[in-house]
Amino acid sequence: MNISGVELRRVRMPLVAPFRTSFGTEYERDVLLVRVATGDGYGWGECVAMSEPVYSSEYVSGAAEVIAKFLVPLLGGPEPRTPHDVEQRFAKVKGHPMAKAALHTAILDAYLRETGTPLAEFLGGVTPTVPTGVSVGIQDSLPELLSAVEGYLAEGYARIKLKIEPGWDIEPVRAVRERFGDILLQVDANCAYELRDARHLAELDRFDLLLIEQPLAEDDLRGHAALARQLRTPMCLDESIVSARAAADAIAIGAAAIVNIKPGRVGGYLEARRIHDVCAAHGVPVWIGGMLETGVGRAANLALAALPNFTLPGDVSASRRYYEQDLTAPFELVDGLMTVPAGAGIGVDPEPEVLRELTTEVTRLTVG
Ligand code: OSB
Ligand code: MG
Repeated sequence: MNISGVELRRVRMPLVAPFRTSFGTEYERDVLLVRVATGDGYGWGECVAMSEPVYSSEYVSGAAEVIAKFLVPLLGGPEPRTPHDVEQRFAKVKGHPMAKAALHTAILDAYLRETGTPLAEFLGGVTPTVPTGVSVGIQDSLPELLSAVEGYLAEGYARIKLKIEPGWDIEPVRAVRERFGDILLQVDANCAYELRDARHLAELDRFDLLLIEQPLAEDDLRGHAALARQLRTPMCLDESIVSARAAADAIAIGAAAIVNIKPGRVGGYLEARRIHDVCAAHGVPVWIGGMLETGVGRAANLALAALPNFTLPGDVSASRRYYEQDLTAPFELVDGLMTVPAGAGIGVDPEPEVLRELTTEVTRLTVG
């Protein structure tokens, strides 16, 4: 692959509504887009790092620095021949999966566009559409929560995920279950609890949730296994699953009955697919997570979600759930499903006028 240049672009994306989780409130995303130029082609990737290191240790300015200072220089010398070659070169740099995933996805996109291959086909996708859920942030009151959930159900979302934290857990779940009956419902704590909260969390068992996502710390696999033994609600991990090896470990010790896969969290789509495969081999269902991506990142996530073991609805919602103006043609929900892009590579392009309007900074790097 003749990678000639890399452009890092920062784009300011205001959210349609603040998104509150146990680690804080987001009002807008400072998106880092990566565009690689090849001989006569190009590819795009989106970095999912947040402005501050509150979901994981990465943050957007740090990721931009890692890409510019350590990853792009690894592309020099003999040309990498495949996306796998690129992944192996990146392995020299420890950590920084979100930075790696952003650049790797842009290279993978360029590689696939060259041969007209859709990302879903390359990864082994088998379905043209994927079931879609929505992640509902912590609200100021139960009436506001109920009206948010009512709106999303009216739009056709196939599943509701409630963000929880100590002080906003049992009551919101009870209220949503009582009001909306037999919907697919799950919760996400983003590491906000301790193992000593087990008896409190067991109160969730009566609400027939699909799963509880990441109640304990990222590095606490043993704690999750212990907690799982005290709950009927299936244990799902997000932050803890940093690699296929971590997934295998979590499954082996009983810390994960279900896995949330986010390519950005694990260094890209190749490792994400390995996690899919490890989970499939153990009969552990997976679903596609989200990081409030723009259409650029969401398109690629939809491609991954077309793989056969993605049997639960994912966090890949419609454009309007996140942004008034998405970077790509808007993604829409049809009967609770989203369509996997069929074009070459990630199958979408950011719209030039929108990019121009929302870009705050561009850095151009040369390779070789
Ligand atoms: O834990 O799944 C999470 C957003 C930012 C950071 C972490 C998470 C989330 C979400 C949003 O839940 C999912 C989406 O993109 O719709
Ligand atoms: Mg999560």
